[in-house]
Amino acid sequence: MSRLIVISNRVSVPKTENASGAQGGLAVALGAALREHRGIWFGWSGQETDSFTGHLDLQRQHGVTTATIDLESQDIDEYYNGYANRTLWPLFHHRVDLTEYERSFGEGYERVNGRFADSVAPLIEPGDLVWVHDYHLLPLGKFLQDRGIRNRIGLFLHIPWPPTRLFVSLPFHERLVEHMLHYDVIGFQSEEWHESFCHYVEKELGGRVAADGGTIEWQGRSIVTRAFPIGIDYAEFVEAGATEVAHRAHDRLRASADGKKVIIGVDRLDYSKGLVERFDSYHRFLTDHPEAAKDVVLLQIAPPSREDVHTYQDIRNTLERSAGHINGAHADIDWVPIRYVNQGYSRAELAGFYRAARVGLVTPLRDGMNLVAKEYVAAQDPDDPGVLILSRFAGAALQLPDALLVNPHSSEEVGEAIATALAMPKEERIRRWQGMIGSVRDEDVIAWRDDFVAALSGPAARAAA
Ligand code: ADQ
Repeated sequence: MSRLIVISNRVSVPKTENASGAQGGLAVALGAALREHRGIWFGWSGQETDSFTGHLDLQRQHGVTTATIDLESQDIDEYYNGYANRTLWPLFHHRVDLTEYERSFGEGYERVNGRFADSVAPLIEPGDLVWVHDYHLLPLGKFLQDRGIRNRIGLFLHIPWPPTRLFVSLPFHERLVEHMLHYDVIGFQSEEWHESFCHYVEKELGGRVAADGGTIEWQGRSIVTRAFPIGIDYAEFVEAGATEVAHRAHDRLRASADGKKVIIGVDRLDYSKGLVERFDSYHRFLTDHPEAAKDVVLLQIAPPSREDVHTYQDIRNTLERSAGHINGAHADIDWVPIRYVNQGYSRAELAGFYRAARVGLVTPLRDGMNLVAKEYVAAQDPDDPGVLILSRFAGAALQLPDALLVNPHSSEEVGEAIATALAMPKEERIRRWQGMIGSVRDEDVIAWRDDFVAALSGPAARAAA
């Protein structure tokens, strides 16, 4: 079995396989793959240094070898807070209005990708498979090849790929994609993002997409591109939901709701998650359905993220105002319509909260996949499941057509979906849940990882296996 070299912006090895920990499924799945493949996980330590030395901090953590580097504050500003989170993230989530272009961001991005390449290249041995993750590191494959690396290198993009007409607003867009066309495999979350990428390559770079719909021919190179929809660590999540911690969280939420139906939202505090629009929709529901309103409470859990970027400070302020306004307009002495919580919870607590909620409200304006939707489905009681309301603009919508699919920009539509979900008879809730659980269980993070690693191993390796 080939060794696996995983490269991502940050390294996050799960402490144990303990289901009640706070780790996400991605870290657990990659951690397990790295243990099986005897691999290395390389990335930024999250630490700042006065002057970049390239010093590699090698550690053996819970059966996985990690290698991290520290970055200078200018690197962090330009590469991470700048190009990754102020240029690519908003643009790839269709927020051209929030997209900031500064030449120094692009330069910092390439400089740090070069530093990543310099630091990780000496760790790569012939025969290793190199798996790069996400929008922080789009040019890394090319930069590794420039340093003599001849291994197979794949990229998985966790976020959407924008339509061509948006993407061309990025200065030097050709250069970014030409760098990407040095990977052997490029994976996307959904067919929609994959098609947008192929469209761009054909239209703007004159590449050719083969009849199989995925193999790109460009300047004598052949790149396999495909959708590899990511899933949750289903077994881990179900185990987390069976713990004492989960039961206590479930009972605590139910008791505090005092017989009212709970609607739950769980998101990083990010404008792409549609939280402001969600609060507006809930407001609309409360106004249009006063008879149902007093029997409902919305629990929105949203831990802050990327607080060094000003748009994230803005969204936090806007949401606080909105929650205050809605509560001010509708609350009574014994009822507050929105509980807005800014903290993180363990996997087990989240599983308990999801199970206690009659409605899962997942309404991103644009989302590569969205794992919360799948976690909500996985956590339900099969005999009395809740209803998932899901944005049609999340990658997950393609796999979960039995959710109530909504346009998150329409407060009227989402408000009506809330009313429909709350009134839905048990038979229909069970039927819809049964239509979703198979995909959530079988198309899990382990299947995703194995599928990508098989594609990266290449046809020759697969035939010999
Ligand atoms: P994210 O944008 O971070 O991921 P998402 O897929 O929803 O979005 O995953 C968030 C994860 O964080 C979930 O596992 C969730 O349970 C957890 N989480 C959120 N709030 C939490 C809280 N308060 N406490 C504890 N855990 C919390 C990016 C892309 C997505 C894509 C993933 C994986 O933006 O589209 O699905 O990567 O590829």
